[in-house]
Amino acid sequence: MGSEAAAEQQGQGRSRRPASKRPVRLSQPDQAAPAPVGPLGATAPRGNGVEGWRAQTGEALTTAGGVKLSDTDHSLKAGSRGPTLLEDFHLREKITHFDHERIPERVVHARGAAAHGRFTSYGTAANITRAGFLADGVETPVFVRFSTVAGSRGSADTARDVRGFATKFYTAEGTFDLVGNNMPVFFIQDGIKFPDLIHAAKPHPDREIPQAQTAHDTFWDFVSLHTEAAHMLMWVMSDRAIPASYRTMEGFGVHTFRLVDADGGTTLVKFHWKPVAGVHSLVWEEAQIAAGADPDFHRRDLADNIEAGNFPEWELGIQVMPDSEDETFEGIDLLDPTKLVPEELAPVQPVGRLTLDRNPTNYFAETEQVAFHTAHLVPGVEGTNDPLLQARNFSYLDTQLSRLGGPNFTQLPINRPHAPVNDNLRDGMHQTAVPEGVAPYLPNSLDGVPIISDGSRGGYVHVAREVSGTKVRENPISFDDHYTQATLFWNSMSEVEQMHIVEAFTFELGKCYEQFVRERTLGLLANVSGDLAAQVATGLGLPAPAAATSTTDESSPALSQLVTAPGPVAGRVVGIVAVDGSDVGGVGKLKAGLEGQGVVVHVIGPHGGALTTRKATVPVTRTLLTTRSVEFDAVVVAGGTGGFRDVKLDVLLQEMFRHAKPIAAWGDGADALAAAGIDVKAPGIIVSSTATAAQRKELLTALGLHRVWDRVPWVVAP
Ligand code: HDE
Repeated sequence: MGSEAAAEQQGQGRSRRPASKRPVRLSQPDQAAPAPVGPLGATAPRGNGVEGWRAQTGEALTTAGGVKLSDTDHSLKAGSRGPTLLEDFHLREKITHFDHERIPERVVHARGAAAHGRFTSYGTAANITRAGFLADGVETPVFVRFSTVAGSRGSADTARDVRGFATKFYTAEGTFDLVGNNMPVFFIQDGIKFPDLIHAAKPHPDREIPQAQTAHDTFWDFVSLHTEAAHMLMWVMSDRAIPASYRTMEGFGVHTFRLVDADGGTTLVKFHWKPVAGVHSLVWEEAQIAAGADPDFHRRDLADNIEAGNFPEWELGIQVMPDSEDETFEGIDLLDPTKLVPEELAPVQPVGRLTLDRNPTNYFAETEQVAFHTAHLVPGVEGTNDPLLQARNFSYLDTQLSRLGGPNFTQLPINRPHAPVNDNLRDGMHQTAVPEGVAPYLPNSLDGVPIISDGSRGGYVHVAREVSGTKVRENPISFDDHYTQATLFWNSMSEVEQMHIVEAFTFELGKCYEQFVRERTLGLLANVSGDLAAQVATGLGLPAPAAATSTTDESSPALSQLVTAPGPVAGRVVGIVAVDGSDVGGVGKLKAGLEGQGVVVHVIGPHGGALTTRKATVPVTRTLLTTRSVEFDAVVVAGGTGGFRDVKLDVLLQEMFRHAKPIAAWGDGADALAAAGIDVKAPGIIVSSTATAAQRKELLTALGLHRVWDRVPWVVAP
């Protein structure tokens, strides 16, 4: 008997649903779904094109059931001095809800900041992938969350750490999550080591110290024993681990992915995000100062720039490698996530542009509740057998079950796909959908036209690949090379970047208590570079380990962040120091000129309010009490400020000088520099007699170059 006939037979005698009448309506006349109200009840239409249905409505304070309340300041008691009554439903509801206001924070990447935006495809990848969102001109809404890895949710933004760069593409073919980092490699080759790595990196389990950083014994104990981390350690001890902002940070998919074209042809690719504003980092002292002066340093920068209309942008690029039998390119094993492919060997080809243009409305609902998953893939994009990625494909789904309290987290507003969903997944905690019909199973013949699952009609098909092998717990032999690319990275750094790496290792190991941990790490460094190991050993006051022969003298210039030509200045921040009696007209002119180039300008005064002369007035947006040097990419001291003395101004200028940032002054403003002990003839000090257009131009060029590294001998500790 055919399944249709069988179904008809089963349906006999059930007058309410004649099987012969097709298509069957999903909801029957006797059935009704809940009224279409939002999660917070009946809605009033809202202006600005903003959907009002999910926000709170009504003017009165109510219970969660919508009952208006008369008093939320006093609990219901048996007399004003009597015990509180159990029947106070408002008190109990208010306190119960409060008790459960937090969800468990992410076990890693707990601290994050996010934004909405759009991704516009150039169509340049359309020949190698059938993914609709990479077709020419397609615009896809996105939500991007940046994060640190080790710190808890309240930790400081500027801790030395890897940054997460997770992008949710709400494509018309379903959600695609690219859950990457700001470094192209990782500490481990196999996901089974992740709990070990994170247990070592998190604060010590007894005292829970230190917060958000790797400068402690357990981390260095682990990584010095686990030499496959050598390459990633070079990245984490480099300036990449202290980005200047999220806007100026690269992103990487890390793993190799497989793109599939319309005919089933495949290509191996690595994803890159290239910031339009250039790649810039902090210097270590800035990162430390910012952690105290403004722990929200990166979060604030992201939100402020979006609010100001200076939308952060990145180009998505791919490195394209042939899908060969051995999944190796130029001798580099593409399944090994501790290896990168130098851009000189496989150039990054731009495939689209990401623009972040809206801040979240509610941190918790969006940034906290967003749930990424490496296995959220769309047709045309596949993962590979990279054993790190394979473990992630299990972890990300699993972690949401406890973090977001059940299997229905994709129904949270921020996680909802923008493609139609017909999933036959039912029930479970926090079910907010109200599915219709009686047959959430396949095959069925009861719910009308059956839902299809068919590769020829847009369904996701895993490209057929032969899999065979002996069941083993082991790595490919090619994974055994732990040092060549660590050395490649070191070789590719400029002098100043190498100096920062030496200082970072020396700082972190200097914070360890166990001598043998330091010594063992020096042994690891000697395998990367004898020079590096010797310099760190000197800083630690330990003998340099026996020089190992370095494995390569190759370099990849693309790995250096050193800026050699002026880049964009939009979004850069300049402070102009002025006091009562300064050349306020000159301040106004400079401010307008810089703002015309998209630069953010703050006038730093001795007090709030405004600075006024007979002819001009400028508002003061920072005082020496409310700001610190880390906020600025350059500082200018206005003419007429020379006689002003305040130790906070000296500190501001000295920090700007030490951090190799441009400083300018006109007129007697230069006296303030001299008073702070600054050599006005040093590189990057732009002094003129009046506020001129030429000086402004010079300042803009210096801003575009990001730092005045020529001043560096000054920065280096002797
Ligand atoms: Fe993650 N990672 N990870 N990770 N990861 C999480 O997922 C995990 C790895 C990355 O903004 C968790 O939802 C394992 C590499 C980012 O919400 C968790 C392994 C890379 C984010 C998890 C890795 C990442 C996470 C915690 C080894 C760079 C933040 C909460 C196999 C390519 C996403 C959550 C956000 C978050 C597990 C390795 C990036 C527990 C088991 C490699 C950007 O599922």
